Amino acid sequence: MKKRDELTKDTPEAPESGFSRRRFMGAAALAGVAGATGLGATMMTRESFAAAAKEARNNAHVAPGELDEYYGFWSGGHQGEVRVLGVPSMRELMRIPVFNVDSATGWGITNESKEILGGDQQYLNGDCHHPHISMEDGRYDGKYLFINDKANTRVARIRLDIMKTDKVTFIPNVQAIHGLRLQKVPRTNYVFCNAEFVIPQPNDGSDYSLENSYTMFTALNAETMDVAWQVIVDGNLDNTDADYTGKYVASTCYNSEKALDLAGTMRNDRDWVVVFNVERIEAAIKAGNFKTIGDSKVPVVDGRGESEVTRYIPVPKNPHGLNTSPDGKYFIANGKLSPTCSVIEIAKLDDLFDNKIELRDTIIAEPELGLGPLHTTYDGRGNAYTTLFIDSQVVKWNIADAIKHYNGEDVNYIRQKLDVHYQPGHNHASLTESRDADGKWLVVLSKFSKDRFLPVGPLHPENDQLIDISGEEMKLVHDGPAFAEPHDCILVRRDQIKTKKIYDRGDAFFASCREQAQKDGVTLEADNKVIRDGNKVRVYMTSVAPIYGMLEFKVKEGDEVSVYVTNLDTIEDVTHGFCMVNHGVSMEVSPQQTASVTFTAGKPGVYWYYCNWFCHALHMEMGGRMLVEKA
Ligand code: K7E
Ligand code: CUA
Ligand code: CA
Repeated sequence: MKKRDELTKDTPEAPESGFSRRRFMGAAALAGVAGATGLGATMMTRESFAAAAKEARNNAHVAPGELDEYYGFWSGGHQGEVRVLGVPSMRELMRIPVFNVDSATGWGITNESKEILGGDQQYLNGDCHHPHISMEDGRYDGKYLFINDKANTRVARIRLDIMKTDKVTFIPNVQAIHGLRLQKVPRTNYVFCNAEFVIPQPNDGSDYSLENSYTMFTALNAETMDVAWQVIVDGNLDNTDADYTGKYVASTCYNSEKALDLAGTMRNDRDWVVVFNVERIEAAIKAGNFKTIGDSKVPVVDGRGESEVTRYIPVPKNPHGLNTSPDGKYFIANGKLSPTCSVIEIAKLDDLFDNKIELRDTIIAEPELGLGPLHTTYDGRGNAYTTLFIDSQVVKWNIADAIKHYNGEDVNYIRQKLDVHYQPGHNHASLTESRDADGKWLVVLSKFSKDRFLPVGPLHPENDQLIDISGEEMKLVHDGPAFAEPHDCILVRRDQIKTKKIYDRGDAFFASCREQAQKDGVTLEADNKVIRDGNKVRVYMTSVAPIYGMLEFKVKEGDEVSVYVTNLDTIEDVTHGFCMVNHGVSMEVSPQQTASVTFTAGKPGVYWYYCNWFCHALHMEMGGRMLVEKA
């Protein structure tokens, strides 16, 4: 086993270690496991390997025309979008633009999307890590998916019936929302958000000192997407998860040192898991025990030090992932710089908050798993699967046996270590965040692909691997190259998501188009009209494959032109587009949708507009002209 100071040294060189790993696969890796745990880990005999191979397995092959069993929602990292995959085929089904600008759908270009992006639309980038689906009594309800934006301190909500972003909230008073999870029980009333970085309060340039710096834990109202409350914490906040009672949420902190440099963040042997008592926070606000910061009206509760609303449970060095087991019993914190995971028994938290037990009494196991544990997921059969970033492995371990081992029994809790390629971040088992965890598939999001695919220049894809976990032995079944940078994903049974095939004409997604049309006396579904309002021109047109209801309109140079297109087609899959040449304008108009875009008319002349979503044999012919006259 490596010493702690060697471990911390390993971190910066981690990408390289994958190369050497690859040369020592198979038996050598298993021998390494035995050495690393000192327990004589599972050494399978040739016979047991053969038996395992014969075991009935999930079928990863989804034939052409067949549908996948699961939806997977992947975060797009600093690419800013959410991707929808079918699992187990790993086929990409759709991309949902969120914090990025998307040329095809017009996200970040259309009026509707800019309105949703709100006052923050000046940001063209985002950095989304953690996609999570709303729940009813600990089960996915298929309504919404929420995702963080670390880059610009926002949280977005996606409507899963149309797979479009419908709300974006900028979180005040903090910087960089990283960890994000949802209340599971009784339902998702709150979205819990961790702001990672400590900042001065107020952050107005009057003070740069660390003494007045802190960060906060934020709860959003999931329905309105308004900020409900914030809690000041010691240290910083990394990842988070909620329990199955609705009462507790736990977050990891890797910077209890409040250090500004790398070495400083690794100074303490232990950082902590901070546990939030939601009931007590709500009670404190009711009792008026809160303050507000600057212009913000958000109630802020102080959860530092000996606060009644928080408890800080010491765990080894710079923990990262925080994952609740699907049986609701444990919060598991992943050690990152420590080769361990810390298992917190949720049933003990009432006593902890009532000061009947000590902080570390809540830890009921701390198994040694390997180097660089980042995230843990579960199969619903009592096993946990932890990614080992530095070892480039996933380790399957048994929670009950780890508890026995912690209590001094001589049991081996490691079930298997599987090489993955390479340096895994998150992993995620099917339905693992809900009571329905079914232990069928495990997705491992590997940060490096190195030599697994055809080379594509210095920038490499990542490698999302699919592992069959239905049997005793984990079995790698698929490599999936992924563009930067899915951090996390969530798998949902396909029957848990109900999507619309075409829009309802009354859909809130384009309610603002209808409001404007009503003001202009225009019927979106029938009229093709130009409304002039000073130098503002509103052009309303319909579309039916393969023609627009308006073949020509006139405006003046410099006019602010808004084009509203209503797609009257009612046939599934007949999406039109609207692209105005040389004006930076492009958008999607799906069946029964209205979409609108506003731009400034360019120099006098003729500008063609055309349909850029393939809709018909005569799709190329679907167009018209904007005639721009001298002002
Ligand atoms: Cu580990 Cu942002 Cu969830 Cu990346 S985080 S891996
Ligand atoms: Cu309409 Cu292509
Ligand atoms: Ca630390």
